[in-house]
Amino acid sequence: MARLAEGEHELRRVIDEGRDVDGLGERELLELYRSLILLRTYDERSLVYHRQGRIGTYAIFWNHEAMQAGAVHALEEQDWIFPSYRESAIGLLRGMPAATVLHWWRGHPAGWWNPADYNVASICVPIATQVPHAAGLAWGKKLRGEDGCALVFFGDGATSEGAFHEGANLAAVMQAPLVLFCNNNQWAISTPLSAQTRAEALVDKAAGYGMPGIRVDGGDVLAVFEATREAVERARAGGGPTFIEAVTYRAAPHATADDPRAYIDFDRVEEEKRNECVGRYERWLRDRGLLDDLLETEIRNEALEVMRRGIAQAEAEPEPDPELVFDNAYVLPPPNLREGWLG
Ligand SMILES: Cc1ncc(C[n+]2csc(CCOP(=O)(O)OP(=O)(O)O)c2C)c(N)n1
Ligand SMILES: [Mg+2]
Repeated sequence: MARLAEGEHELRRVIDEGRDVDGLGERELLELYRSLILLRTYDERSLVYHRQGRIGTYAIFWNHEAMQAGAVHALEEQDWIFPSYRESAIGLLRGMPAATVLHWWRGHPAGWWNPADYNVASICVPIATQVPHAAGLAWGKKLRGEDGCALVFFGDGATSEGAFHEGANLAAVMQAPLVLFCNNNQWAISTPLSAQTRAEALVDKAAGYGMPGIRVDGGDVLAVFEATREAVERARAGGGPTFIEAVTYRAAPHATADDPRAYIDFDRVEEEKRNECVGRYERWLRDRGLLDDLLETEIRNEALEVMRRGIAQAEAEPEPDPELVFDNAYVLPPPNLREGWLG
């Protein structure tokens, strides 16, 4: 059974320790940077599109990009990703068009993709429900003798949900090849972590399920990559699930519908903004001579172009038929619907 060794509450870091990660050459390091910039650009543009009334309520993931890109880069194509609303654009890292994700936030049916096309499951808004889905898929892979694993993203608040417990326990008992990736941004909308749990650290929960836990700096894309790679290697080798707690601090509102002035610690937000994850990695790359102004501008422009095309494509899509809402909802529509809306 897994035990926590002393010192495991300490955050694993790479960038701040000035070290390198084995097995990452220039090409991989720049790919990781491209992914960070794509996600950052997606997020920043989405906030603008929301303000312009072009997408609906949007869950901002500014400064969560290192967790998302770092974790996904540790996976292979055959591995599955189970996102929450916070990782809504994760499909972009698997070649999904930006228009598809924008459709989703526009409430358009074209925003629902076939998960098997990208090995990216549907975005889950009900908290933690994706955890048992991912545990089931991972266990299924094991039963079929298939290569690969699943990685599920969820928040600190999700660890208080029954679905989290059921998924984590099932994965551990079945030794399913699953990575449980907790984005601990220390808030569940306005509920702070201190009101969420009495555990000293969320990583402590791993021991209760008999699985190893890793605690990592969520703003350090290289540390996240390294930690996830370790978990993925264990899963592939038949070692079962791993719980990763990636620690950060939510520097933006929960979503466009939230005003955090009523509850957030603004000094802490400012500190987080100064040390945000994209800039941290840029400085690391520049120190090593891998990034200069020219390359940065080129990569940022590419990402902006993806977004320009994406929103143009999303807005060119014809309005959906409103009756589609009911298409797969009822075998027999109730009388008020038949006579009123559908009549
Ligand atoms: C089952 C369920 N209960 C409540 C909600 C309302 N809700 C939406 S987001 C959220 C906070 C979740 O916080 P956390 O798990 O930390 O994820 P984060 O938003 O910080 O990424 C809640 C309670 C929901 N979507 N689903
Ligand atoms: Mg949270």
